[in-house]
Amino acid sequence: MAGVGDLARSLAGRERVRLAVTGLSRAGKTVFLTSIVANLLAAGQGARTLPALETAAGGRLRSARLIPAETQATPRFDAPGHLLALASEPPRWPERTEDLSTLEIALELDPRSLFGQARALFAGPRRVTLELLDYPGEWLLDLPMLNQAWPDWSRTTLARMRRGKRAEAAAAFLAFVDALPADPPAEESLARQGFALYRDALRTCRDKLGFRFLQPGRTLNAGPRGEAPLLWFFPLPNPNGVGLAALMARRYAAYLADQRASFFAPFFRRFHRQAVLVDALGALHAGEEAFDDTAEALAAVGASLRGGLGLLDLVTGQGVRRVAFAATKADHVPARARDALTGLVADLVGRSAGGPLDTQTSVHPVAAIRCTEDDVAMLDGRPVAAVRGVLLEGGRSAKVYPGEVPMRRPEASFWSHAFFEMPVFQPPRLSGDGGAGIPHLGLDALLAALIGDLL
Ligand SMILES: Nc1nc2c(ncn2[C@@H]2O[C@H](COP(=O)(O)OP(=O)(O)OP(=O)(O)O)[C@@H](O)[C@H]2O)c(=O)[nH]1
Ligand SMILES: [Mg+2]
Repeated sequence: MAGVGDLARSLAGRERVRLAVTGLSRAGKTVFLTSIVANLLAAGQGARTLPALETAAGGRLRSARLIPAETQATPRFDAPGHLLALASEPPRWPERTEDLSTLEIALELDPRSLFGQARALFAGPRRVTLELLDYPGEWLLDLPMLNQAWPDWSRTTLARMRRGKRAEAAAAFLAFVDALPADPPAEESLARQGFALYRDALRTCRDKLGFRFLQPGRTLNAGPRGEAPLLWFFPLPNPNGVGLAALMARRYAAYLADQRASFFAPFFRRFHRQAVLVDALGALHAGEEAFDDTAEALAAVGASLRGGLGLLDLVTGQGVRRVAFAATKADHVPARARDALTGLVADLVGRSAGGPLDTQTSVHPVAAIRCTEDDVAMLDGRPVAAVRGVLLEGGRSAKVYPGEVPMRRPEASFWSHAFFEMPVFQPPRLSGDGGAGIPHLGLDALLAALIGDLL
């Protein structure tokens, strides 16, 4: 029925487009959304901030404005607040996202057909409402859990924890669960102790090792309701016991029911277009294990989005019509490395079983906020392509040769010899607090591919 509603709205010149921005934690979602908002609003004022989108829209964009808040129960995406932080002295990046939030932008367009012109005479210009959603990236990893029963999740998660660097980060937790009796009692203190150790292990994996396949999402990022008891579970070697294991199984089920009802069902369904943000450079910088872990996390999320066990209906509803992958933070590498970056992201997401969603897909190198200019550095007496930007730490301008970007998952020799530099750059000074748009790289091409046909 949603499709019929969409068609009716479209005929009336009142389309509603739900744009999902998907990305693991730190992929760049909040910055991306802030830049979309600022640049669309500026374009609506006539600034040439998104030339490729304007071309795709055939110059029909008349205005863009934020739809004022009404009676929504969901927090509002704080674009003005993020812009203020970016424009402060010294500029600040947004904090980690702790809750979901939404925002709507109304785009007014000149009609594109004779029918549209006739309709505009009595109904006014065409209006496309763009719905945006921001959320903590950690929560995305709950999506594959919705398909998984507790014993299976417990076993696979524990097996993953015992691998490579994770095992070191989780040493205290692993020692704790391995010392438990075969069927430990459902004691509160035991559950709390195990949960605290498990949470510490996940935090170290995320913050020190750059890993992303970390579940459940709210153990890392509890959200506004804090650490409620349904969160106090962790994987057990014997998940089928009747004591502690049975309590964990109940909490697991309650947690997933809660995430489904409060996050996935109301917000993650019925979107029409999807931008998938991938920080391939960050994964490269974090090293071999973190890189493969990111690939696995993307594959697991991608498989859920494609729809095991009826999830397709829950998550994509009437079907995502277009998907655009963004290789984010592309301003960390010079122009000539960005083709390789596109290839690397295509390789990363293409490794998920079945390939990308069965819709029109494209991959774009994107810097939602461009912090660097291309430059040339000397390496062993030879000129190499580099970037120049202001480092967040210390605030001084620096020339950075990031290293080579491989076109696909690198060979073993890459990890042992080469390097990939990825300092945090300071955001650029925004003129007019972002009201005149934000410097970016490739955001317009991505938007043109994603929503250009709607304008
Ligand atoms: N140079 C550069 N850095 C960026 C860009 N976008 C994001 N970053 C960096 O990446 C960090 C994370 O970006 P966010 O947008 O907060 O990431 P997120 O996906 O919202 O992260 P969570 O809220 O934790 O899920 C920022 O603090 C910046 O340091 C960009 O376009 N250029
Ligand atoms: Mg965020």
